[in-house]
Amino acid sequence: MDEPRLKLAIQKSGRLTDPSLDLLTRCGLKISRGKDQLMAFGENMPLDVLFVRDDDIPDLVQEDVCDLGLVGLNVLEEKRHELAARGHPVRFEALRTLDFGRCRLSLAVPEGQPFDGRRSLEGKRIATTYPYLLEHYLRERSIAADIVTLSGAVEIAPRLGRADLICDLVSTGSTLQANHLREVETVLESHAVLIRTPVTLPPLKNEWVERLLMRIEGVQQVRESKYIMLHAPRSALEEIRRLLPGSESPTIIPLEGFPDRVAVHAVCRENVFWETLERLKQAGASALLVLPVEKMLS
Ligand code: PRT
Ligand code: ZN
Repeated sequence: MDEPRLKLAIQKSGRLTDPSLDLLTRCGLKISRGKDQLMAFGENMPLDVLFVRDDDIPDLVQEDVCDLGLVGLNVLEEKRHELAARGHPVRFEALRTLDFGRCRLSLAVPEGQPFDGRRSLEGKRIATTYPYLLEHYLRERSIAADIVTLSGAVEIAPRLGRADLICDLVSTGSTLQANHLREVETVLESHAVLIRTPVTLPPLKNEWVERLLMRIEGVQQVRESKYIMLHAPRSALEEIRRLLPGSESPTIIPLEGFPDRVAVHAVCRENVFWETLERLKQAGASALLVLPVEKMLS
């Protein structure tokens, strides 16, 4: 019998496409993908990738057309609140926070317009493409405002007189700036997430979900991690340990012919900056070497 294959939905073409494919490649997946193809076959894992619009991903997973999906928390939460508002059950499950697709859903007012929290929202028209998330946010704070639902170009709504303020995604803030808008409050901090179907999977498929999760964890840890090697006088060991960023138990190795000096090897789970190296040197370290980490499994 053929091995059952997992189906994973990712964005076909957009901001999440490249980082999603990059994550899957780092997890060891090799896929063949023809241009404009809807589905790619995993050559070395029982996992196929479906390319769709990001807005369709929660539904595909919820309805068990796909087992897994990579999608922005903003899209996921909008769907969650929409389902709740319609009285439908929410059946997808968020498995992991991913380290890409970072942005925030924020309220922004025209430049020069004062903002005083809820008082400045009461009775106002707010343009957004996230009506359910915004509705939930306003309801939680008992604010009565009009939600103007748009399908795009939210940032020009105030200038066109269609709204008093907006609620939209922001990453660098340059779109807001170009449209003379000022970010005043965050509604949701967002990033990509891995979601799964609520349906119980056959053991073989489940095993691959677990393996994928473990590899994702490894990939994310490695992105920040560095391997650091240095020589140090034994007397400075305590201070050097303190200076090594995010490392638990460094390996201490004696140096042949130098009874007072040792080599220290450590995995640092944070980036190692020049300032740290300078401080280590001041503490007595020499022969400092920082290497990228390729794979990690703990
Ligand atoms: O066609 P499809 O429906 O699949 O794509 P889409 O157009 O809906 O989505 P896309 O590709 O624009 O974004 C996909 C996901 O990326 C979003 O759902 C977010 O989770 C995430 N993301 C991260 C962003 C941004 N950063 C972002 N800056 N999505 C959109 N933006 C837009 C924002 O709407 C605004 O217009 O970029 C502009 C603001 O950017 P700054 O840098 O000027 O602040
Ligand atoms: Zn979309």
